[in-house]
Amino acid sequence: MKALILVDVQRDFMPGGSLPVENGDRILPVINRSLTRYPLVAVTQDWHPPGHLSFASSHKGRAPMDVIDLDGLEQVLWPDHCIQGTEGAGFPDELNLNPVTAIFRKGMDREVDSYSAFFDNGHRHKTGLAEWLKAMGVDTVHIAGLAAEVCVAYTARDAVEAGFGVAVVEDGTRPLSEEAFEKVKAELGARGVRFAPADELLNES
Ligand code: VGL
Ligand code: ZN
Repeated sequence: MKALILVDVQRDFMPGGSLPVENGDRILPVINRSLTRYPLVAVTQDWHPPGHLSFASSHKGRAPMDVIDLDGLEQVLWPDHCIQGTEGAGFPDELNLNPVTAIFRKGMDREVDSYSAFFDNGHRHKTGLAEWLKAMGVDTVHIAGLAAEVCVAYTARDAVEAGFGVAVVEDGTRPLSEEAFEKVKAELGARGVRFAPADELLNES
């Protein structure tokens, strides 16, 4: 069985949000069109406590996009985003949440960032998504959401590792950086991740 995983489709990643992805809102009609066609839809929500250590504001003298070592892991410092309970952490009004089966929140541990829908960046704690998908009989996942080369890419990588067939919905995602995304695409392709537009994926049984 197939499942659709929507990664971090949240206001802060939309144009006008605190960590905006260019044209991030263009994925919404594609996603709304796709949602009802999957027997199972899992959604992730980046859900940081205030003062999360991935925020530049949590480190004296640091600015967004600086890269630091955080507990042995390379960490890009971001603007404050997706703070628990804020408007920005919520879903855009246009997103049809009715067909969504389950919401998995991530990034709640102040000390470690969590890009993937499956693990924190240190691969120390699971979200439970892989186990849940397997319990539901899922063998193939299609992934859409934001940002393409960050949370979507980390999710795709871990999904392959967990043994799922993996496709990224090309028109259902947008990157923060096109250049970075091109590199990530090549790497994921080599790992067996497929990239295809929503219509192609929907036209397969
Ligand atoms: C994301 C940066 C920080 C994402 C989340 O959803 O791609 N990017 N937190
Ligand atoms: Zn985040």
